[in-house]
Amino acid sequence: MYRILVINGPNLNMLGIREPGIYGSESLKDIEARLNELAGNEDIALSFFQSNYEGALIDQIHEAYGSFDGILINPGALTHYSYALRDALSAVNLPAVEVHLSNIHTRESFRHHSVIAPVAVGQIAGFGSYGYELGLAALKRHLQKFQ
Ligand code: CA2
Repeated sequence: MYRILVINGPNLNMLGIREPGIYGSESLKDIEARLNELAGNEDIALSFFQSNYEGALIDQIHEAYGSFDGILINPGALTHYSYALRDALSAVNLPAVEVHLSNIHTRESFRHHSVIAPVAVGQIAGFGSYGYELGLAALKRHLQKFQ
């Protein structure tokens, strides 16, 4: 049984409420419910955490050390500038997959760079909420192969 922590950063609690053209019409709860369904068939135990506060996200990553096998994370806009979040992921040294709903590489130039990517196993962007499913599958495969 793999224990995976799914983390969503700032503003992702607004999914399905505003800007459906960019981020889709599903709520974060919808996405989490679907991930839970998938995980049930895959022998994966999921926990979910969303915060609009950088420090709370960092605390949660620290707490994951020793209790989780991997992290699926959409860091929101922190992706582009939070060295503190990156250092937290690096510190716990848990395999992390970075997910973005939108294709950050085709949007404004400030979104093209991720400071998280160098400490992630890989990045999935542009597939909407399906990206979380892809990320979960990729993380499971990584854990099977390397842990
Ligand atoms: O594409 C993604 O998943 C992002 O991580 C979303 C972040 C953005 O800053 C990143 O560049 C790419 C923004 C999340 C904002 O979510 C909202 C959802 C609904 C309405 C407004 C914002």
